[in-house]
Formats: sequence, C-alpha cells, structure tokens
Amino acid sequence: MKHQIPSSKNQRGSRRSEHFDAGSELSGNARPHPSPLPQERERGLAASESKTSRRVPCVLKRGDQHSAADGARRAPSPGGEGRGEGGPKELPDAGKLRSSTLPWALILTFGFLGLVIGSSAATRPNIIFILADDLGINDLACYGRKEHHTPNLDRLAAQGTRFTSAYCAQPICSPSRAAIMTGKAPARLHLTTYLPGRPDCVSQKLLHPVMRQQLPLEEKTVAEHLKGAGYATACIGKWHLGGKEFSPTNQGFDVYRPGKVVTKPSETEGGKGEYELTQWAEEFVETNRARPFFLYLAHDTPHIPYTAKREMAAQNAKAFNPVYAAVIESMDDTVGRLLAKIDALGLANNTLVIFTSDNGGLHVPEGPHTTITHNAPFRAGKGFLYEGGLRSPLIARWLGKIPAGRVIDSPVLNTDWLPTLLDCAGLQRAKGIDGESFRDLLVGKSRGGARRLFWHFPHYTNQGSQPAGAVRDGDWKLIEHYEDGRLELFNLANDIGEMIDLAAAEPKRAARMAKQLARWRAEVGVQTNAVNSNFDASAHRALYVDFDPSRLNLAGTDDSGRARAVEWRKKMNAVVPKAK
Ligand SMILES: [Ca+2]
Repeated sequence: MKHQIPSSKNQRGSRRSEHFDAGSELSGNARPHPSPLPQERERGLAASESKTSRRVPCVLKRGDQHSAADGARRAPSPGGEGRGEGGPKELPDAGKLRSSTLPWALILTFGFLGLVIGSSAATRPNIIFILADDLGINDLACYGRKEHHTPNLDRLAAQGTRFTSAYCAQPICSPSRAAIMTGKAPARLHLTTYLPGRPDCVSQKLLHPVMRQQLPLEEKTVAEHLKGAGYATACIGKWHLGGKEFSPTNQGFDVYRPGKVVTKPSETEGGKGEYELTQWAEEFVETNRARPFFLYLAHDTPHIPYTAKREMAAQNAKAFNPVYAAVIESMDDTVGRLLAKIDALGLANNTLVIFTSDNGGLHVPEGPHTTITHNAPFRAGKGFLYEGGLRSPLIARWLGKIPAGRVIDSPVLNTDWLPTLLDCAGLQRAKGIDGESFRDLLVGKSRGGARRLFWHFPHYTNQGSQPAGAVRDGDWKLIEHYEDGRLELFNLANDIGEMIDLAAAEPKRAARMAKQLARWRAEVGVQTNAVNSNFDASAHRALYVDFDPSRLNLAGTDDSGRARAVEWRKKMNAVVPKAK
C-alpha cells in the first residue's frame, strides 16, 4: 500500500513527498533528497577539499594554521614530546627572503608545518563509527543469536569491549541520531520522533507535538568538533536529520555520500547498498590515512524493506527470519572488509572502531514483512520505551587502549558519544550537553557510576507504541504513560522482560521516580501532547487494548498469534490518513 505524506493541519514545516508504506518510517529511511549524481558528489568533495586541503595533510591554508597547531598543543602527548609547540609563529618571513632562497624557504616552511600537523595526527585516534539501523540487542551471534552468522563483529567484540546495557536516547531513527550527533537529549532538541513524523490519527487520545523538521544548524555536531581539531570527516550512508541546507556537509562533514537504501542483491552488492557504502568508506579512509579521520558509516541495514542474496538466505534457513539473517550477515561481511582495510593501511592500533545501532529491533510486522526480528527476553522493540526498543548492541575496539574480551553491563546512553569521542581525541569538553563521557569506562579505568537515565517520547509510532516517558535508576525502571498517567515500575535485576509491574506494590518508589522524571522534563523544556478532539475510542481499543503490541513476541507465538499480528498491522495501516 503506497501513499504520500498527508499535508495535515498539524503541519510541521515542509513535508517531503516521497512515497512510503502506510504511516511507515520508510519515508524517513528514504533519503530526503535523491543521491547526488556522481559528478555532483565529486563537486561536493572538491568544494570541501578546497576548504581544508583534505588530500594533502602537510599543506594548510593560513587560516587553518592556528587552530590546528593550537589543537596540537592542547592534545595530550602520550610520549610527552609536545611536538605541537611553536609552529606558525616561528616561521621565517618569506617576503624578506631573496628570490633564490624562496623555494627552499617554502619547502622548509611547509615541511615544518607538516611535522606540526603530523604530530597532531599522531596524538589523535582515528574514529570509525559504524551505525546499523534497527539492529536489535540480540541480533548478533556475540549477543546470543547463535543462528545469525556475524564472525567479523564477533571478532571485533573479542578484540574489544561489548556493552549489554547500551541505550539509545530515543527508540527510533532521527532523534537517536540527533543524540549521537549533538550529545543532547532529543526532548531538549524538540526532535522526538522520526522525520517527518507520523500523521495524527483518530486512534490517538493525544496529538503529537509540532516538532522540528531537522537538526538545527546552530547545534554543534560531533563532526564539527572533530573537524575543528583537524579531523577529516565523512558521513557515508543514512543521515535522516534534514535535507538540503541541513545536510551533513552543513553539519561538519567534509564528505557526504548517502548511497542507496535498497539495492538488488548481486555478486557485488547486498540488499541494502552496504557494499557500495563500504567501498566509499574504504576510499575515504585510504585518502585520509595520514591524518586523523572521523568516519560515520551509517548503514541502512537491517531496516525494512530488506532483501538479501538468495544463497546467503538459504544458508540462514534455520534463522527466525532467513532473509533478515542474511542481511545482517552481509553487513557483517562489509565490516570485515573495512577492518581488513584498516589493517592493510597499518591504522588498526590508532583507530577507535565503534559498532552500534540507532534503536532496538523491529518486533512487529511492518512494511512487506510479517516477521522481522524478536528481542526476547526483552520486551517489545523499536518505537517502545521497554528494553527491547531502547537497548542496542555496542562494540568498541581500540587496540591497546580498550581491554579485549570485556563485557560491560553498566548503562550508557548514545547522547554520551559526543563527549566520549571528544574525550578519546583529547579535546576539550563540550558545554551545554546532556551526555557524559564514558571514556574511563571504555578504557577500563572505571566500572561506571550510578546514573539516572531519562526518556521522553510524546509520540504514537507505527510499531504501536503510545506517548510515554521513562526513567532508569539503578535496577529500577519507571514508565509513565501520557494518555492516562498510568505508571509501570519494573525491577530489571529480577525481571529483564518487564512483565511484573510493581507500581502498586511499591507506590512510594513509583511516585518518587515519577517526580524525578517530571523534574527532568521541566529542566529540559520538553514538548507535551494536546488532547485529540477527533478521538475515536473504538479505533484506540482495537489497536492498543484488544491487542497489546508491546507484549508481542513472534518467536514464541504460533500461527494464529502471527495471523493476529498481521491483522493488527492492517488495522494500524488503515487508520493512518491517506494522502489527498
Ligand atoms: Ca532506526
């Protein structure tokens, strides 16, 4: 079923008009703008190169000298060499030199600058941040899904550290990515669901708040921070934080190559464009091998709709969903390729490699698929504030720095990435953000501290979730449902599946945590929901009461249960207003 985004009264800036499945986030996964033609891509590259001299690390424009050398001075030098000192200020005045000595003076000048910048590069790690899309907490073999084949990611985990309580700041694409980019809570950014957002439906008791339609340019992204410190920066793959003037090249990335969302599997490509993205990533890494680089490689895998190589799906015949398993195996293969490239270039020791996902796995039927994945024993999946929606795989490798083979259960949030990456690069702390650096936890200097995590998700989603907020405090987790103020309280240490609601048994604790959540909302300045005057109670009952999608576990369901889930999906799709 295809239709276009309706232009609702609740207009949120400029609506895009790509086709997408009913109420589906597919629209968001489709690029806001078509991939630039090859020549346009080249122009973009050339334009950014002209600003930063990307291909020639030794040569800097005058305006760049101070910041780079300054960055070198600030950077901690493990060897205590302090090679960043001096630099441009001590250069001879070339204008006073005789013409015969000028070429030599220039060579010496730029050679010396090269040493300065070279030393800067030596003190900063390269950063490769690989982001999967909708990959669930249990979707990798090293996270327990033994029927999935992910040897490269398993090896990465063995060589580095694996987190079991890595949370996304919002269990859906755009806000989760905004959190990674800015270190800020999506609720603070007023960017709280996928772009452009789901149209309001009669089944909603509450209306969605009118939220931003892009990551504002005033927000300083992690790429802008790193670029300012001399990093070459690339966003390869999915952005989903605004189009045109809000694209990655306006947010600190020298290079942006979006690639294709869906491809026809072939000898050279999988079903989600993952090989082309990886080839570009390899080219970027090779081009910038002599200077620090930040590669943000955001795969479209395994987001729906997906397809995979037929033979790979056949090899995964025993998996819960063989095609889904094959999509993940293809992505794993591309991760192996990129890591081999890093090895071949001799960069492995000075490259921090991160692999994670933007939100939990999709546990309900959606788009053309009747089964996608399951997150059992965790409850629900993408779109929900239950653990199946919030937890993602997270693997970090930095040879010689991050302990090998370690598994960490301390919670981290993906707003933490910006401060953590700046910390790893030896850069100054960013101000006015919500995230906290967990570099010490990463490198084994800390066990992680007690910390409250908060979520505010005032939206209905295609996956069947309703507006809610949540707080995790130690082992305790409270969810507040905004439709009626209902509280659910869980003890994650005893009940990881969030099946035993203790709100009635522990009213004081529930009230205290609800107060903490309310206080945080006030501090952050969140957007709230208005009442829907167009509410249809019977539609609400059919979608949220008669069938509770948060309790669906397709791995533990029989044929009739799966059929009920498919029927529910049809009703969910039918309630979304059609394009005019
Ligand atoms: Ca996603």
